Amino acid sequence: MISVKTPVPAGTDSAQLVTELQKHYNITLGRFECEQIPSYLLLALSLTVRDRLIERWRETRLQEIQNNPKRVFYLSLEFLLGRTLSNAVMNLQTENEVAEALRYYGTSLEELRQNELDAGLGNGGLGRLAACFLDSCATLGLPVTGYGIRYEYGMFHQRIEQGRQVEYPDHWLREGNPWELERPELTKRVKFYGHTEFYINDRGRKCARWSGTNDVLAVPYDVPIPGYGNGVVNTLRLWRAAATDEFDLEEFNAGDYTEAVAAKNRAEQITMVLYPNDASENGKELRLRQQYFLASASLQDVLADWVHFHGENFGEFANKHVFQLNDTHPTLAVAELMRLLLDDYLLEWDVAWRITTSTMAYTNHTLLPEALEKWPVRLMRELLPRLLDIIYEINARFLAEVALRWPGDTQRQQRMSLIEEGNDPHVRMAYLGIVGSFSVNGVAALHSNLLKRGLFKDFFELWPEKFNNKTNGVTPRRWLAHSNRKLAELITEAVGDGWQTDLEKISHLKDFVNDSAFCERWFQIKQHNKAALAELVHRECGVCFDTGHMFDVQVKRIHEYKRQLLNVLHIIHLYDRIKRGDAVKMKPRCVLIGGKAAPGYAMAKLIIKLINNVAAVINADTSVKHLLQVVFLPNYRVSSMEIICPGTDLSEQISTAGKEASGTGNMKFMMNGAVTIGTYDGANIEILEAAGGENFFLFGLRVEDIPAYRAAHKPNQIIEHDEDLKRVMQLLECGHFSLFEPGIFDPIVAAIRRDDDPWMVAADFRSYVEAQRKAAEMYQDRAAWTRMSILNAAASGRFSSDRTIREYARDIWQII
Ligand code: 26W
Repeated sequence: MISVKTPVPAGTDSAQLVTELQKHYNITLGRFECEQIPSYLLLALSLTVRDRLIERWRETRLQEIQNNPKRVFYLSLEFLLGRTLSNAVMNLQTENEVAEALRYYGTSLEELRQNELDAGLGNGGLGRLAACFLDSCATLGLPVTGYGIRYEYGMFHQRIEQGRQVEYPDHWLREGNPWELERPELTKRVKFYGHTEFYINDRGRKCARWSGTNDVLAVPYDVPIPGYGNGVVNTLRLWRAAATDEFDLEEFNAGDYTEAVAAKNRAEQITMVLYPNDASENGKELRLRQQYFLASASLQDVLADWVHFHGENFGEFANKHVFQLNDTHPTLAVAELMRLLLDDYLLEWDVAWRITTSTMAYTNHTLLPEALEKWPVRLMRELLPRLLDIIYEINARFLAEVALRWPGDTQRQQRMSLIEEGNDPHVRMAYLGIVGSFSVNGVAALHSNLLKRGLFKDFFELWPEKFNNKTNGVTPRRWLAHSNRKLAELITEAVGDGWQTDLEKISHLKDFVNDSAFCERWFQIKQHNKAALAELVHRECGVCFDTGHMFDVQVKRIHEYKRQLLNVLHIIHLYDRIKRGDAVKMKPRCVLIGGKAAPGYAMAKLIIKLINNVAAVINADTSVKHLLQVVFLPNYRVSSMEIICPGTDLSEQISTAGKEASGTGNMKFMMNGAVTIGTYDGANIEILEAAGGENFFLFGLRVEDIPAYRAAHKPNQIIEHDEDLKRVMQLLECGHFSLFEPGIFDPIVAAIRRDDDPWMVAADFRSYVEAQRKAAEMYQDRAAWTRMSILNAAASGRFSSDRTIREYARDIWQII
């Protein structure tokens, strides 16, 4: 409970806010003021802020109806929004009034917001990118609507028990969600199962219909997406699955009450939980249902809106719509749009196909083969029979085109087919995305080039004009203006206002690198942010980080390709040096690692256990503490990154070259003045180019080196010839970090020693250690480090998602 302090008289605007707050607290929520329960105060404030959004929201929608612009729909199975309240307050530019109004209640936004749960409707990079994009679209005033799923349970909560990850459900809607507006009047029906029927219509044409289906209702919930200071409020529409009434009735009439309830549960299961896999698809039927549910409900919604305003004339439809597909997850939209246009609106195949292929655009986010979605044909035949018909028809026509272009090249036809043949044939979702779209893009320059040269080579040869790059970005509002208030103020003082919506302006910071007073203030703010991060670490891990030491941070999903393991090997190496008495020249550091492992990914979970065991040994050793501290921060999520990135000195971006499509954490750190230690991979390459090689710690093999290296990769020889790595491996192998659990890390040791280690951990160890040594050395030179820090922030302009969205809007969507 918040203590009641002496009420402070409020100004006009804030006086009004107090009145509204009181109204919501006392009337809407029916609570008593004297109680002052923080969670209800938070809810009352959220409702107050929401009221202000809703006026602008309606206005934005009315404007859109009036102007009838070309509209974009961002289809994504994930939107990792994080917290909403303070972002909304910032974008409405009403922070001072809110602060003043809250003083009346003796509290602050900073204090209240701690009670807000993250909306964790995403796994990692792809989901957070979707959230940053929505922010940029609204800020740029673009008519873009997000479509996604309202998962009852978001990304699981991670706890660490005995050093291991344990998953707990994230029932984020438990206390109600003030940021959504249910729109039951716009409910859609989504079909499953059944079969295709053909019939001759009244014009004598052969038509198809999908009948005998088990339908599920899709109920939309709208979430407001405010632009920054421009009065625009766009919409994110999230669908919830609900059982149909007649479904219940049939069963009830048959007298089977329990079966009726079970059927209802089966329908509602579709939107129950977010799948927590971020890299390997698991082929679960429920996941396919989620994907179709999103695609169908969203397209029906867009078509219904079109028909409402324009009737069943689709002549102009393609000029007015673009659907951006966030990875392959929503690519069933290609077949579903065809189905709706053919079966419901009776268009000819060629007309429907022209509309589809001039409105769909597909973004690829990964080169990892295990992440490429393929659905068994037998599953689709059962669950989505009509869609499978259409996919086969698309494929037949497509392969005819391939045959025409490369006569007789049957191998190529097999390679390019939407169907992977074999005794259990599968539909290749990425290929459906490419064939059905007019644009295919990667998310960083290197990644887009690798798509053209590797994964999608055949398609690039056929349609070079479809392929393009859109390097990712992040919103500078949440990731700098909001999360790093003090630095934001200093930046404004230096470069003036306006950088929040035109991040290129931040480049003027470079004029200040020789201004020692400015540098000192920059340094002090970093120290202040490090103290806040240290406080979080202390609260969560019980370890006291020394803010005088370099803060070395790696936070992201746990995956072998991201090489948290390489980080651990380096930590063990430092520990070994200290214990050997070889620490005279060693510079102190605090290492923080955080991230969730997919629950079924045994190796990733074992890596978490290793990090925790190594941290336990190191932190318990008083002879080590002054040089090295290590923590694994549990439950890494959007709201923790808001504290982590402002307080980081060294940002770890150490994936095996060619594996990280882009990375976006790397950009958040850079904006906040962290220096990167990284491989030549994903957007690191562009970060390095922007910041300059002297402000970046580059190490490791490059993509072009890897094939030759891989062929001759002998980790055991590398280990044998590298005294440091040898000792690290010995510590791992003798059970130094697993005294009471002998042998538990054997799989890790074996993975590093394998000749065919796909992640090349041993190969990059030496150059990583060297780069780390340089970084630690450089950190001791406060002036030099601060200079690098400033120059990194100054070079981060390109990594605003506003730049990315402008490129999408200009090149793909053609709306500006
Ligand atoms: C089918 C299961 C599944 C689920 C999610 C497979 C793959 C994914 C995503 C592609 C994982 C992801 O988040 N990818 C990341 O996308 C970011 C935004 O473009 C990039 O910055 C990251 O490099 C990429 O790993």
